[in-house]
Amino acid sequence: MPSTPIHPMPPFTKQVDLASGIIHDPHRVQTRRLSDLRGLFHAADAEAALASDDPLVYRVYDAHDAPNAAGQLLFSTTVIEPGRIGDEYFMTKGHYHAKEDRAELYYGLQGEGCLLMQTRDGDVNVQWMRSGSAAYVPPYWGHRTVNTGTEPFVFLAVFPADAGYDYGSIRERGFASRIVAGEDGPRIVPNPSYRGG
Ligand code: PAN
Ligand code: ZN
Repeated sequence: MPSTPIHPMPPFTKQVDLASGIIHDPHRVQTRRLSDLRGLFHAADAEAALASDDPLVYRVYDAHDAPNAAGQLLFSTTVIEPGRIGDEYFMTKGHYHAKEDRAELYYGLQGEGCLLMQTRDGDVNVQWMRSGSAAYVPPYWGHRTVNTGTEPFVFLAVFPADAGYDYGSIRERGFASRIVAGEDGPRIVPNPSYRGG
């Protein structure tokens, strides 16, 4: 009989509320207000918004805490509020995985938005998402999500537990493209402050 060499984490089930994205009995809830996202949006617009209030931009519900081991999975929901800073829609910080060869699956639950991805070589890809969209983040692609709608944009993410987060690359260099509100809806435009790589 082969032994079962897995970490002692038993099978489990979590309830995910499809409308709100709330995971019941989560391991952790992370709240990102505008003041937590300094440098993400155009500075002058963000300062003006902060002067009036400090809006909630998004929350992440982490379902559980898996050992940081190859073979384990983590999953979470993200709820991005509708809103804009200047012409730029509310969005997540965005990251590469610290182990860059780790992929991820996003599944749209409510609202609409997009998954903005880029490689370090400068390729950009935008996947539009709504309820029922299963969008794939391949290994090596940095990723950020953007709420382009008028309701909360809610999605589930499933990813390897050892993927980790590299936020620094995005914080220092940004994304090559921005998703902004145009007259006929969202537009993908170059980011003039993108610093490459
Ligand atoms: C997602 C993201 C989540 C929040 O679970 O972590 O949507 O985005 P930021 O982490 O960029 O703030 C994921 O991609 N995990 O790997
Ligand atoms: Zn990720």
